[in-house]
Amino acid sequence: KPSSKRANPPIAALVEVGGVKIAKDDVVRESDPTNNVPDNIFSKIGLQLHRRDNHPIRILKNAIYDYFDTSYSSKFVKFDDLCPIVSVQQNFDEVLVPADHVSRSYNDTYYINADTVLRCHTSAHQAELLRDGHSYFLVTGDVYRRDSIDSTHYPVFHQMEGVRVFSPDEWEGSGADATSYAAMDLKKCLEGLARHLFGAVEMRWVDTYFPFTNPSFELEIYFQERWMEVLGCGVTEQEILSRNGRNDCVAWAFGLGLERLAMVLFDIPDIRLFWSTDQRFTSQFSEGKLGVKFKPFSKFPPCYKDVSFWITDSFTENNLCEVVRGIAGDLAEEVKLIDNFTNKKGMTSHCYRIAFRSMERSLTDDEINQLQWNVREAVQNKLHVTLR
Ligand code: FA5
Ligand code: MG
Repeated sequence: KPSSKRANPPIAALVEVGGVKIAKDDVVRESDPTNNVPDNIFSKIGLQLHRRDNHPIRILKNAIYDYFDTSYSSKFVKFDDLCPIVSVQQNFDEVLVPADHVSRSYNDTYYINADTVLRCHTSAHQAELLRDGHSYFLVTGDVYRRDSIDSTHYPVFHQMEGVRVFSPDEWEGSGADATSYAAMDLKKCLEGLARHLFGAVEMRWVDTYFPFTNPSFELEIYFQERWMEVLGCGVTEQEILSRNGRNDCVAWAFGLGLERLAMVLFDIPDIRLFWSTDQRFTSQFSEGKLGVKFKPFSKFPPCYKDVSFWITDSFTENNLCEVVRGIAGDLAEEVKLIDNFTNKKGMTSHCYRIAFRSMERSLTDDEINQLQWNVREAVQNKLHVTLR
C-alpha cells in the first residue's frame, strides 16, 4: 500500500554504459560513509536521454551538432558515450577546482567513494581530451548533482561541453590580445548558436566565476516570466592548457545545460517531463523537428503539504531534497522554504512547502497523505531534526 513503492519503482542491479558493466553494489553502498549515491540516482545511469531516439535532448544535441558542423566545417570531434563515473582528480583537480570549493562537498556531489564520483559536469573530460591532442571537441553526457527541487533543477541532467583551442597565428594579426580575442570569438559562437536554435529570443550575458575559466560568463534566457541560466563559459585558464601540452595556445570552453535549452526550444514547462515514458509526451517529438511546441496533455492539480521542524547544525536543504526524492520520486515538483525563524533559546525552525504533482495523472488524497506521512518519518529518521 505505501505510495513510495509506486513513486520509485524497483531497479536493475546491473547497467551498461559504453560497453562497461556497472553493478549496483559498486555504486550504491548505504553503510559506507564515503558513499552517498541513492537507488533512484543509480537507476538513471545508462539511460542517456541524449542518445534515445526522438527524445528532445537528442534532437537538441543533433541541432547543436549541425550548427558546429556548418560553422566550423565539421572540425569539432564529438563524444557522447564517456562513462559518467570519474575520479575526483578528473572532476575537480584537473579543472583547478580549489580544495575547499563547495562543489566538492558531499552535500553537492555524489561520491561512490572518497576518490570516485558521478561527474557533476562534462568539464571532467576537458583535460584528458586536451592531452589527447584535440583542439575542437564537444562532449555530451549525463551529469549528477545533489541540488534543490523545482521546475528547472533535477539531480541528473545533461550537459554539452565545447572546447576550442587557438594557436598564436590565429589572434596575432587581429590587434586584440589572446584573451580578448578568445572571449569575443566565444560570445560570437554562442550567440550564433542561440540564433540557430531559437531565432529571436531574449537573452543576456552575466559575468561570473568558474575556477577553470577567466573571464567567465553565463548566458540567461527569458523563459516563463523569469531569467533562466542556460550555460556557463569562459576563456580557459592558462594552467589547464600548459599542464596538458598547449603552452602557447589560448582556448575557450562552455558547458550547456541541455534540459534548460530544450525547455526553451520546445516550450517544456517542467524538467521532470524529460524522464517521462508516457506516450503523450514521447510521441510529440521527432528527429530534426525543432519548431514544434510541446502541448501539455493535461494539467493535473498540484497538492501542497508543509513540514516544519527544528534544524540541527548539520541540516542542509540538499539533504532534505534527497529525502523527499527518495520517497516521492518525480511526484515531488518543488520544495521551498517558506518560513525560517530562531527562538530565544537559539533554536532555528524551518518550514518547507512541498508541492506534489504528477505530470501524467491525478494523485489521490490518500496517496498524497501517505507520501507526506512517509516524508515526515524519513525527515525525522534520516536528518535527525525535530518535527514540530
Ligand atoms: C558548469 O557546470 C561548468 N562546468 C560550465 C562551464 C564549462 C563553464 C566550461 C566554463 C567552461 P554550471 O554549474 O553553472 O557550470 O552548470 C552549467 C549549466 O547546467 C547551467 O547553466 C544550467 O543550465 C545547467 N544546470 C545546472 N544545474 C542544473 C540542475 N540541477 N538541473 C538542470 N540543469 C542544471
Ligand atoms: Mg551556474
